[in-house]
Amino acid sequence: MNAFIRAVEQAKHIAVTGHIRPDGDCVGACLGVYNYIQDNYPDKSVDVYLEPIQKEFHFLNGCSYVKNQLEEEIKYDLCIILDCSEASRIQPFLPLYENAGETICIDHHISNHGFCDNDIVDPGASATCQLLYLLMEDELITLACAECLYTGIVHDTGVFKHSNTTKETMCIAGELIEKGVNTSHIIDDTFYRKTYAQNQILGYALLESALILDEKVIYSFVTKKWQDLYGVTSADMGGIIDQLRITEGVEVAIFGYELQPCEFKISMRSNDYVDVSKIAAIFGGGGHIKAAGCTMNGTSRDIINNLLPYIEKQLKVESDC
Ligand SMILES: [Mn+2]
Repeated sequence: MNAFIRAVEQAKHIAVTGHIRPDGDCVGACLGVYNYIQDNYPDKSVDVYLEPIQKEFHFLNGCSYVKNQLEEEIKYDLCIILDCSEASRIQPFLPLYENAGETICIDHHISNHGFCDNDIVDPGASATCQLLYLLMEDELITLACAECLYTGIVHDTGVFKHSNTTKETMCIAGELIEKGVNTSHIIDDTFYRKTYAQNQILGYALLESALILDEKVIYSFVTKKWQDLYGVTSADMGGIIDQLRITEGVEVAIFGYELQPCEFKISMRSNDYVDVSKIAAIFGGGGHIKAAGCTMNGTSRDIINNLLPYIEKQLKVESDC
């Protein structure tokens, strides 16, 4: 029996949470665990806590029961933390972790050095949902649970396209498809579909983008003013970094959006050899080798000036080889 199943079996009241601004893998993982426990352990109670979930994921079973805030100080026997590399990323649900009888983290971020009683971390897994599939009993995974796990894998692999997609990823996706998952619905409606406003802000970000360092680096920033003008929030800007990354000749893409005056959420992607997780870590962030992020202060110009020396160093090492 693995540590995840053992922890679930020993607990009565279980809380599930993930990282701030939950993405597809985080939402899929939390609701996957929710459905798994609901379907197989009717004598246990399970509550999911996440910041508001994007509309496209609302079809996932259990989504309407997700709590967006801590109502009171409830002490859970077990707190399961998913797709989250460090305790500070659980905010505003940190008290769940602090007050729980036992904590377990299941994650695939390379920057996760363990912060729970039990840490199941596999940076080789494409998605936390992929790791969860291996921890769950296949026969006990219902369609509702399978839809959640499949959604998570689709999102963290960019629809089976990123380099983290392995044979195992595809085999697991195949097992989930066998359970009846509607793949085209999930891929189109949760990944590719964009609202008019989302397309507009994508267009704006592309128009405003600039190439630097021999056109090896592309960057774009969206300030709060422009977010307000187009009526978008952080949740509407998910695909922008990927569009920047596939610009011909580019090795590193940087996208920033303003959270509050002179504070930007920065996403970085690389194509071949630059390790952007190292750069994000310097600025207090983290992530994966080819996809990482951090929060930085200053104007967009300050931020680029701060990031560039580190990117340039890695580009130079490669060109010297
Ligand atoms: Mn993930």
